[in-house]
Amino acid sequence: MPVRLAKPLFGFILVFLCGFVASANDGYKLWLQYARIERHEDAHFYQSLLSDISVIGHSPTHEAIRREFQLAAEGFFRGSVSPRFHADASGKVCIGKVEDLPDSLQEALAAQLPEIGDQGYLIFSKDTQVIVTAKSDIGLLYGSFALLKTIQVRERFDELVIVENPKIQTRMLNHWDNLNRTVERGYAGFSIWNWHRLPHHIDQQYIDYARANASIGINATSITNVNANALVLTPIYLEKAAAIADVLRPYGIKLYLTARFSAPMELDKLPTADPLDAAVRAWWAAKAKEIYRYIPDFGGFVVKADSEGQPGPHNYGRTQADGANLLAEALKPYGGLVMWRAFVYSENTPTDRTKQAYDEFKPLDGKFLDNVIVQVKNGPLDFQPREPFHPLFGAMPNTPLMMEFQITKEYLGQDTHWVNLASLWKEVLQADTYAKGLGSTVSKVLDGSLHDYNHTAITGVANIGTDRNWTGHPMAQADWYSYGRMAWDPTADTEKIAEDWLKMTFATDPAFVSTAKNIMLKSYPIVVDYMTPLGLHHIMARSHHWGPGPWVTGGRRDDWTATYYHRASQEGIGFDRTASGSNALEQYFPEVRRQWEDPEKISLDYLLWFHRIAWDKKLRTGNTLWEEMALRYQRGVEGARWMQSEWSTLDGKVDEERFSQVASFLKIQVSEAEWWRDACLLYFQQFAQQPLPTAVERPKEDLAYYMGFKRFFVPGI
Ligand code: BDP
Repeated sequence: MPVRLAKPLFGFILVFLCGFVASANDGYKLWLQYARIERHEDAHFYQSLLSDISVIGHSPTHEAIRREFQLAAEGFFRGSVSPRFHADASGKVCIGKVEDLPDSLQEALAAQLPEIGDQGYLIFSKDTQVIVTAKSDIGLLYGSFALLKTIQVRERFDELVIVENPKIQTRMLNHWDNLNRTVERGYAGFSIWNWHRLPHHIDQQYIDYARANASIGINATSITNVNANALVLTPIYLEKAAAIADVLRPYGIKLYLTARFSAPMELDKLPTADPLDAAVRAWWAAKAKEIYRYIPDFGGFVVKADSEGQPGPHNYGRTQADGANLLAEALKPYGGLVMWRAFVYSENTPTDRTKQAYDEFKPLDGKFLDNVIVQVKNGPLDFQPREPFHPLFGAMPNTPLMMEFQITKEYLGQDTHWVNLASLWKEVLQADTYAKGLGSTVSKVLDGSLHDYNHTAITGVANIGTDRNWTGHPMAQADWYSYGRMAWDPTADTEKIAEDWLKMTFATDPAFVSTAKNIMLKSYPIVVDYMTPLGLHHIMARSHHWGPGPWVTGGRRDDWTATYYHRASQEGIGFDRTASGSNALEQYFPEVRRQWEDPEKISLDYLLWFHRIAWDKKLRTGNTLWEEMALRYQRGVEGARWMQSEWSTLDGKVDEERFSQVASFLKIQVSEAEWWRDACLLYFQQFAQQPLPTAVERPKEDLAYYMGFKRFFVPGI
């Protein structure tokens, strides 16, 4: 007999302040704060619910579910409630796979059960019981986290019927972590993978990492840098990687490693790494067999080849498909995947860098084995503050493509600027490729529905490190969280995501949530304005990419300079990518081309990405190009100041520790926004040869100062 709850307890909208406002909070618990529920009659409802839980079945995942509810109850009620777990279906919360539910419940849920997919779940409140069910253990864990989220954000509990299935099968993180624990483009300390202490010491952080990821549906992780070290494929490291895989397994997360293409030569002195060489193929086959002995459910390889000095099939005159298929063939017997990156470009190729990936991969469509997914960055260049979507999306109907986003903010102020990346990702995911006419959005390419892909996947370059709060900036936790939510459902509402995250991470107080959410949602265009307005790109400082560097020129590679991209002269500024220039535009479908080829019609957000424009050209805003650029830089600075003043109104509404960290980072953000504006405008003014509009503040220093400004030991390289 299920224990009955008093009916009226269902159905409240619960809004109240949590008790942790004043206490210190270092942010370690991320969005799984399970903050105290108090001073409200509905606390009784939650108490009674969480004191009586059925978890039916036994597996490491079921154990993880029990532990999570235990933790949640401890947080919500500070020890006053300790859940009683049952093995039968009698608990007020009843968690069990469909096959483990009693017949009566299966019958009651008959209408919903067919909707549950392999990784999905159903949450259903029936009479006084809340049922979480799924077809798989992992679906059960996802459903459990979803139920806990419902409590954390105080959503309604009456007539709860939630059926959720992920739209993308593999939802992944890519760590750019080196074996020596430095993190390429990492700004939150060192790598969390402590190779030296592995395999024997399992840090609590690994478990909390798995919990956090599972709570947002991430089910894959590649733990080593794409600029790969072959050593990770040797037994010493495989044993360590296996220990990490063991921690992640109950949370449904598969482990991947990066494969260095020249590994057969580096590790076993083969004379070549040619993908068509029989000995090389045998080497990879044996290596795959060895890896699966350590990690029976190994996910597969992520590969960066023929790019930025990494070895690859080009070294042997072979194609990217030859390279990818070599590894795919080795992994195939075990069900492993190859995520082969399309970030392939060379300083020796004379064409516009943004065209090279398409030129290389498009002709290979359909030539990859069926366990290869081609991993494409969101834009054709490199994680710039704003880029048009990558032209490969929509262009490879016969090869599954996956998205690579960057969660770490290499080009977006690194760890001290507050930029809500969900806004950037939303723009890309909603972009229409027109591959099959109107509505052929990038998200439909990724979820496989446009081209009927056999695999679907998405990845994000992690922003996680050993900093106590994991991500450096407390607000950068939101990017990790949002990424997971958008990987699960690329059409998810970013405003709702922001709201959920704020409530789970900070406080449910509506005044706090609405102000903080407003800052989050406005932050992205503000940062674009003070860094790279009007489609400018790659004008950051050399190498570490922190701060402005529009003057960066010369050196080893032209395609790593700023002048290659902005081409400023007295005649104008911008990269002509129309038919009169590099014609990168030809890589897009005609409808997209039409939107962008006419400088009078193109969104001003992409103007200088595709067009070269004279300084005194009048834009549709009524300003000349020069005025518009200057005003946008100014607007960005004002936006950053606005973020700062809005945040200051929240003093006392969240814990002091995180409040002051955000406030002090906002000071950095405002001063760096001014730096960006002043440095870029002084530099471009040399070519524009016009005064600053009156609304734009005078620069604090002269151009020589900014150009001579050096910082040492910028993190992340
Ligand atoms: C660039 C980074 C570099 C990465 C490269 C990549 O500057 O550190 O190795 O992308 O994605 O953004 O391979």
